[in-house]
Amino acid sequence: MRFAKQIVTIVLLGLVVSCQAPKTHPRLILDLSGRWEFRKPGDSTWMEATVPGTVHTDLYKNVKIDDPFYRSNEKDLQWIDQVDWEYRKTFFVNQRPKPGEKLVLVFEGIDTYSEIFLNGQPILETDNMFRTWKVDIGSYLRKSKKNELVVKLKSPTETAKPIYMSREYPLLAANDQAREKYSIYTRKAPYHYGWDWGPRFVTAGIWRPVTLLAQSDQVIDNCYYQIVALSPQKAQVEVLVTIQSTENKTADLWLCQEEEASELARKSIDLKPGSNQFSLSFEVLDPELWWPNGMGEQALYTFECNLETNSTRSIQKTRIGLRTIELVQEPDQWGESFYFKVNGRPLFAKGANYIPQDNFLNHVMPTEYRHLLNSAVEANMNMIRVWGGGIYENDWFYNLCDELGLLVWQDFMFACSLYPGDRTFLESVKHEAIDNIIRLRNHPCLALWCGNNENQEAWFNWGWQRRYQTDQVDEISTHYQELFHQLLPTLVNEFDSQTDYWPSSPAAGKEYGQLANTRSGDYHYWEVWHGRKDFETYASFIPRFSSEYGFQSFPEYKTISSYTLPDDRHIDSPIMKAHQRHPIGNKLILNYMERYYPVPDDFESFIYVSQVMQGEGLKIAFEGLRRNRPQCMGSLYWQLNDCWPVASWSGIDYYGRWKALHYQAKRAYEPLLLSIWEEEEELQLHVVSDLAQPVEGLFTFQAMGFDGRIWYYHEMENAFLPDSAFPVFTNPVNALIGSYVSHDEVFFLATFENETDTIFSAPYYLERDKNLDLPDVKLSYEIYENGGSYYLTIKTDNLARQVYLRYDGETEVRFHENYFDLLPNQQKTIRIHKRDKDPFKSEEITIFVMNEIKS
Ligand code: BMA
Repeated sequence: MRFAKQIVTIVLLGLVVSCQAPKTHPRLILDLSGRWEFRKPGDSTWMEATVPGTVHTDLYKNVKIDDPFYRSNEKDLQWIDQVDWEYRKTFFVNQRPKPGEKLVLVFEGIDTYSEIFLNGQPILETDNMFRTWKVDIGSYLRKSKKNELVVKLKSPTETAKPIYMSREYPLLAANDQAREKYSIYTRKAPYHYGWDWGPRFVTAGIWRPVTLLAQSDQVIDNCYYQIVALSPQKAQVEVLVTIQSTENKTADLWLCQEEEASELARKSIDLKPGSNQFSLSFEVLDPELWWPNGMGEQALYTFECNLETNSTRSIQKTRIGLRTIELVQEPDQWGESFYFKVNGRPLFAKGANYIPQDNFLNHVMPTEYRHLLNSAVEANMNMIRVWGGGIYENDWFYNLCDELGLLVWQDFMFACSLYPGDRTFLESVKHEAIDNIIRLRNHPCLALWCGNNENQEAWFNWGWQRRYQTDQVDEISTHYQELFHQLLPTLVNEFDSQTDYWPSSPAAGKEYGQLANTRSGDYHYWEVWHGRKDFETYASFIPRFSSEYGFQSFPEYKTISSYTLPDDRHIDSPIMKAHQRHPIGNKLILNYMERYYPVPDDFESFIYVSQVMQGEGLKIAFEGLRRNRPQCMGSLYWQLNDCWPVASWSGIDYYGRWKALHYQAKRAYEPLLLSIWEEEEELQLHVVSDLAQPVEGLFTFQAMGFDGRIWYYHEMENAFLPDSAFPVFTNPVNALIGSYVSHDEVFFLATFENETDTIFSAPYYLERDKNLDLPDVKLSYEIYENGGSYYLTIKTDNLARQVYLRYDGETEVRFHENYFDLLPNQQKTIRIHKRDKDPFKSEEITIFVMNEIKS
């Protein structure tokens, strides 16, 4: 690594301690994940189980239940959360701890309520899915003999029920799909109880790895790397090290870069029993900065913090990025800004909201994380919002975000609900928050901590207060403030003072009751879809930072086939309704389709049009928000992905298949954007740039008939200016095409060209699709192989609107471009990405095009 040499080193003469020492402390003694056994308490037989896992997935593997996602199996599986379960594992420990070490059992995550026994002795009780649990098991362990670890998982619903029953009044939870809403009393992923895109599977299980570690009596508990100053010449880093010691002890504490012999900082320290804190500082000269995707490289540095006493050694490795990030909230002409500055440069946030990738979290493998986050990067995203109804993601997720340059807006796990405020609850949240803040704070991708999703909005704007008596309203308000305005910001400030805290999304400010508005803060815009307004309203509603907006579609036909029988395949079937969790979702899709598109009779075309509509609808928002920078500085749409196969707002479905929306996001999130929009009969061409340098070249603006005839043509020299958006061309529609050509058979197109770039705008139509007079088209295509990759060349005579290439074969295929308009007489070559090794069969391609869709 070339950065290594640029680090200021401390030369300690005569010192032989090296940073290349083995990384052994805490030392892994046993990995207790893998094969376990489980049963319903009282059953005589134990069945095979897998850790990490859940009861649901273990039952399925043992063929005790059917596939939970198939047809409407979900409703027959609701009994699983109402009973207790028991897991056990036997193991031997042959390695003995060294002097000055103890044996610690670490559960990285238990879902949720459990009592844990080792060799019949109780060692731990758990009640929060989001916490890491550690227990010293030295005195319970049988050395060199068989040990039995038993985890008794208590029913999450039955355990919460008495809390629910003992309350004077129930608390509201908008998306909990049970009649009695227990979810809010349990610190467990809210979406497990159902959501408006997700089924209800209230899981239980040992959901994260279990390990046995040997830990020194003097151990580095955690390190916090703070970038205290950053310039192109120098980064100044201060490391706050927390050390646990069992006794008074002198020690050496030092820092170095991984694989490097020289040290960066060193201190002799005196440890006291309990928790100790020390800081070490160092500098990095000519630092390689970490940048979000699209702004630069993602340089990463790994440091090692070492602690050594005369008898113990502890090492902690941490990978960081040298970058600063701030949330800028300053008065301006529109009110108060809300945007992120990275390394001093304003960032227009382009991204989406992320939900967990499965109801059964053990199903999500590193390949899925990689595929999804790579897809985000391919779509030019630079920020992902980890939404508060899911989970604090695992380390893979944040490591990948660091590597790919995806900033993370991190919600705490509270969403669309009211929460209790008793001491036990707050104490549990406190531990959960500390665990996760410490775990995530060194990731360069971490941009913001946010208290909750829509809880404040729900409380003030959804008519919830009217459902309570005055004293109850007071109590709920007090509890809300204690949690989101006192506890969480205090903890963020104490443990991660470098990252901003935002109390709720959306909100207009940091004070309680500052409800979302367009002058400040972030905004969730749901007038399109929930409010049933037309897509065009996206273009005129401009908040400071749009952190949610979206529209549904059906997943692709292959995905629908995975959960239906042929007879189920119409939108009113019980099965299609079971895989649509918005109460009137399918009706709303139909309603919007009637407004904008021809509504096809056949199911497969209906699915196709639903996706076209979602993509084209959201494109209006993407371009509208970007045209209005810097008034608006963020676009995070709802939602990136799915947790099961379903009709939803996602752009990528459960199987990782890109819908039309994701292709649209990719195009509309390009760093340089040409955007055509009509405002009061005037056509405008806007140029939008997220780049730091001006880009000069030749712009053209033209009107073209569907048969390729040019009705208007104009060209001009101009430039994309850095980090800006502005109109370069405005003219009344009439002045451009007069009455030469009818509005239903023409489109507008802008292009930009210089030596390095050729950029096209999306074609702009004057009429909605249902009113366009699309001609018949002759589409032909050829497939060829080159160097092991497949390509498809497609050509047309007339304009082919929204060409969709569908692959029906076994192998997972993604076309590099899809859902595009093929211009008259245009030919396009598209790379075909294969996700697995199965053969590609060209006869499995079906083409859909709007020209052939008839109502
Ligand atoms: C948003 C989210 C989710 C929900 C989505 C669609 O407000 O925060 O709670 O799934 O709307 O309704």
